[in-house]
Amino acid sequence: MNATLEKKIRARSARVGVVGLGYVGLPLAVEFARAGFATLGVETGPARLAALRRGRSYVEDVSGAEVARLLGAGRLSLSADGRGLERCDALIICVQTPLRKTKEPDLSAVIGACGALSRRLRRGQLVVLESTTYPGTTDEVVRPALEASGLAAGRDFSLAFSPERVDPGNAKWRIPNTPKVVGGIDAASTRLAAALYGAVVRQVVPVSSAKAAELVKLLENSFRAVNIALVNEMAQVCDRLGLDVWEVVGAAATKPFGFMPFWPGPGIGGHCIPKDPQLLSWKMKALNFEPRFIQLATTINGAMPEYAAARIARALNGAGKAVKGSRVLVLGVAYKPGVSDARESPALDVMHLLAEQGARVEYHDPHVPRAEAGGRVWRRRALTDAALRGADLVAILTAHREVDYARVARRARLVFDARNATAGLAGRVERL
Ligand code: SAJ
Repeated sequence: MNATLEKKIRARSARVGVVGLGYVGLPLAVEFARAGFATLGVETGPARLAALRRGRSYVEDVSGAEVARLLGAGRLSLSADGRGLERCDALIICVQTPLRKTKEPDLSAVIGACGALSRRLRRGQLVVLESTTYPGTTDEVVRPALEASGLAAGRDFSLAFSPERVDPGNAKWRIPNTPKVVGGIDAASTRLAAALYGAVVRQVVPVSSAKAAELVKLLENSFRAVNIALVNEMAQVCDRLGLDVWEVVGAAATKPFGFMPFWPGPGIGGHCIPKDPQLLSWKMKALNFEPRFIQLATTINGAMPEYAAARIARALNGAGKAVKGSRVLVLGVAYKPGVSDARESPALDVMHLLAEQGARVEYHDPHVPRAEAGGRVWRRRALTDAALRGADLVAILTAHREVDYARVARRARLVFDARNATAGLAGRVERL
């Protein structure tokens, strides 16, 4: 059974099903289709399906033309309800795993996908979970959900975990050149998952179990969250010492070994770094262990929007202005440079905090036409000279390549720069 599947994978005659066509699943489905596999993409979101069918991509790293080409060539097909998964040899689950308000993982999308799969599961298939989740999910949640089909994992079908390593907006590190970790519930599943990803990724990194692979991902993102929290704390240390945190981190970054620079900011956003470490915290609490680094990082990073708003208030005060009634133009609301995604963006928290204090807040972001926070909706303001001059303070919260910060520093009466976008520029600028 496994030898047959492995042979089909090597011959690229295996059919691949990808469940969930978001910023992880869509690039992955396109990659398999491009590599010559007949690929079925399952997407329950009608707007997403309609866009793809019209050859439009809603994921920045995937071109609509490429989707149309693959659909036209019959390499890629789409389904709203999983019909056709029974004909697939390999099934990859790429659905979201958000946190509930109670900070508990919400696996409803994973369980829903497994339900759709188990109704169509057949002997000889390989199932891989890519959704970022707490260690143990593949064994304790996915496996039983799939075995509701009456088939047994390891005997009738193979099961593995492989963390996604998609960095939205990163032109350098794409699927083919980003090493892929895979871990199966048994050696045969690991081997099959390694063969599958080996067809589209140059380097596959097999590990001893699905649980190990789940933890690898959480370590990767906890590493980032903790180090970002460290420099965010350094920014507050430098503020009290009258030092420039950007100079201090920049100088430390010249150390050619044993150091990796991270940069402070008004907080952390996106779907990964704020959430993934908390998945591990939740799991470990149930095991009576508290990963304190993660908790501390979550607290420090989570308090940065308040700190940034307080620094803005201090800058306005220095100019004889109260926050209340001041016109603040926020520059950059996406969660990181170069992306149009403002979900979970700390900039929105800062805007909300300032508006709550009575500031008249507007924003500009070349990638984000509309923003929503705390029940308020903002439409992007054009970055005209009038907008810059008319603001009592311009707050740079995300630094996009397209913005001319020299012009901002020249025109604005006062700038609070939380991303060092105005480094070396003259003007009334206060920095984080
Ligand atoms: N951030 C800082 N300072 C830093 C780095 C990031 O404040 O030094 C902030 C960003 O502004 C953003 C948040 O943290 O608000 C997250 O930034 P990120 O660069 O980690 O961006 P993500 O969330 O797109 O992270 C992705 C992750 N990929 C996935 O798991 C989906 C992560 O694994 C990658 O390591 C990361 O890209 C990357 O390397 O850029």
